[in-house]
Amino acid sequence: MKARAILLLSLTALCFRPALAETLREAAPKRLLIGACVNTEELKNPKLAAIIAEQYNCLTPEYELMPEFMVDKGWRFTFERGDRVVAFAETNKMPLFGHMLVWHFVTRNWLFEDKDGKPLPRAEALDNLKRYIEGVVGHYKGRIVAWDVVNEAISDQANEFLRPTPAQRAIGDDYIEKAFEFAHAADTNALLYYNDYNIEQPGKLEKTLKLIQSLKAKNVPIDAVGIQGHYLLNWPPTNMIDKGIEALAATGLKVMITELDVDPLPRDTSGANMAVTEAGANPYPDGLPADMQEKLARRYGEIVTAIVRHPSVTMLGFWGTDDGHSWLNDFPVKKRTNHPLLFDRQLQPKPAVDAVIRALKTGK
Ligand code: 9MR
Repeated sequence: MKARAILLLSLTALCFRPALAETLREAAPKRLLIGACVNTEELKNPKLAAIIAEQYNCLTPEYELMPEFMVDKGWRFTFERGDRVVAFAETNKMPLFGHMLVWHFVTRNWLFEDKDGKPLPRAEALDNLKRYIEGVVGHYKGRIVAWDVVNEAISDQANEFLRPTPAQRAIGDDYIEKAFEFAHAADTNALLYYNDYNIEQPGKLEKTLKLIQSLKAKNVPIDAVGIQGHYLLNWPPTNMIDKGIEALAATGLKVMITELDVDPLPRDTSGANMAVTEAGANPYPDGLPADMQEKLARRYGEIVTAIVRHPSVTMLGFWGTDDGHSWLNDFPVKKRTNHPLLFDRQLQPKPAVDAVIRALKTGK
């Protein structure tokens, strides 16, 4: 039944073709996959599903594959939601990027902590990590082409290398390499990547380079690094993004921009530290004015121009398709109307779409 529903949805999708002369994926160089995060709620909207099927040639489930949604306390794996996204991607012949296997934020702490929140013994935590990764990667073997194995392990604190997470506290710093080894053993054909925010910026860039060098020195099976790309209108500077990509590409790994969005609203911090909350103005509740649309378009054009210059960048993913579904409507300021993506709440392309298409086609 579900497969027929997905097929019907995809076929219906073809009826709603956006009025764009060229799509994002058509404009991109062949070496660069163009994607977005997608969730099962969005796929219930045939017009949005149409745009997704038309504009991109790869996808990332926004949260359906996160540990919190994948397994319950009795080790019952719950694949139904993830399977719906996988079915849509397969129907539309779009490679899928699994997001993610290990994260400190939306996770199952019992994998690494006892009922009092204390770290489990290392051996038990390692067994749980292995069992979890085998269960998820094994289920999707051959159907998910890449895995965000460890997400946001680098600390935001200047004097701290790795973030103290439940996995890190129970297993130690080598939880990262173990996770990559378990993922590779579960699907030797999957591309494995480390994913994080603000790693194009001084501080986290150096720490990420240190992590990558350490993993490569131990022959850990890591293929790529994901720069999330949660940017502001004026931060980080485009040349910093450019230099960050260059430095990460120099490690020999593929580079991917995994979660690009540009926040046009006033806020203090870039990135995605979910521990941050800010009070802030909600200046555009009824839509982004024309001058702000132009600023957003220009910024997207500059960022994508910097990205497309680097042949080592193999995937550019947007963190959503339309403004109404962006996580930035609630971060870092709760409940405000944001406009960070390429399509508006009416699913119409914004000026930023043309700027991105031009940057993808011409590199300027
Ligand atoms: O966009 C995601 C939002 O819907 C979720 O509620 C949130 C927590 O699960 O995660 C958001 O996406 C994050 C991604 O998984 C990892 N990088 C940072 C993203 C924004 O927090």
